[in-house]
Amino acid sequence: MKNNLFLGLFVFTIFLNSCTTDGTADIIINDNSITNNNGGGGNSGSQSIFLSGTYNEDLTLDANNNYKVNGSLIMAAGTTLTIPAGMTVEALAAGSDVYIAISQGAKIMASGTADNPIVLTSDASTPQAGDWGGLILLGRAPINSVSGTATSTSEIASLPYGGTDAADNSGVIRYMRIEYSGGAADGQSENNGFSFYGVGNGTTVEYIQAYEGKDDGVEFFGGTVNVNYISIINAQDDSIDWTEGYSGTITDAYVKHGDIHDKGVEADGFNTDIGNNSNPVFFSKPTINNLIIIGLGSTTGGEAVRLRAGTQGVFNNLIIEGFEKGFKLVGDQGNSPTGTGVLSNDLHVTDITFTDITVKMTNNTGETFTETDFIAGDGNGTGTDYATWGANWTIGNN
Ligand SMILES: [Ca+2]
Ligand SMILES: [Ca+2]
Ligand SMILES: [Ca+2]
Ligand SMILES: [Ca+2]
Repeated sequence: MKNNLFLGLFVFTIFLNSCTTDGTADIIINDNSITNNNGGGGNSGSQSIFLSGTYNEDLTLDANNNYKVNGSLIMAAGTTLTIPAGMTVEALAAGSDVYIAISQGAKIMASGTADNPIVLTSDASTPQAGDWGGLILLGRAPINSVSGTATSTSEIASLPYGGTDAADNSGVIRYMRIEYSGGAADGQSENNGFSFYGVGNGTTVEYIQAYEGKDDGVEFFGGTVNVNYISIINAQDDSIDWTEGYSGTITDAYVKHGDIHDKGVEADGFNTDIGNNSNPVFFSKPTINNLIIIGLGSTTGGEAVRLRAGTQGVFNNLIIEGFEKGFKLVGDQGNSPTGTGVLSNDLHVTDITFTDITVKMTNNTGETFTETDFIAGDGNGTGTDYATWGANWTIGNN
């Protein structure tokens, strides 16, 4: 310990000397990171650089330091949060008030690699789902809970989102794993792994994993963002959840349920608690390419995909395995016209393989249609090559 402390002070001194002209004084606090690399055996002397509050300037994390999010870290409009490849950022295991939010007009630049992913995780010695709140992105792309240029307010951070810019850009996220997030704020609101509020398709999101989340893995509140290569393992609510008119494209996604779970995909055309207030009215209509959903077996019940509240969507090339029900369609012939989407071909599935599924489709929409009206190419689905694209940087697939 003495050696480590000495080394820490020595390095700290060099650090100070090397940074006196650096413009990032706002994050130079008690750098004892070397003593933290000791690996086990008490915590005396170890300190981290704490991050919380609203940042009105850019925040660039330094690979030589350790950081701990200890509250709500909010990047204000016009700022950029930069996280280097290979960095693990810990979050205080204190529930949903600990999160990272990228406001409308702010950006995150977090470009990891397969060998050096960026990991956002709990600081608990025995981490659990719900330890912290996860990552929240808010953009200016259309949502259907409001009309035109109006904005809505996010569940957790109470930040504005939505607008008219489908091409809005919230930055770059690449090879990022979020672990043990999804803390509950109250009976209604829970954070997820990745929460996309009105995020636009100028944003780059690829190779992301949500692992051991208390709520959803990824949740889309409207917006147009496209996401490629998603892994969701052991999400306790829905692995992929959308509402409020989400209309991006998800390509290559792998979902695996743990003991506690709700749906693989829970899809709403709009938020029925708020209403579809868009003018003209539109519903969620994403495109989903190359999706695998693995449940716990048909005898355990459950639904792989719930489609409701008028959602539309185009599903191409799926494998669904181990559920009582494959798809359950719920809606009405009024404000939540889910079945109407099937009849107009705005909600359909092409190329799918069902394995260990008792009922492929349940229609509770009030509209009359058959399984073959909804599904084409039964038996032709091949899913996604998770073994290849998920190698090295994802965890928990066993
Ligand atoms: Ca949620
Ligand atoms: Ca959900
Ligand atoms: Ca749910
Ligand atoms: Ca939902």
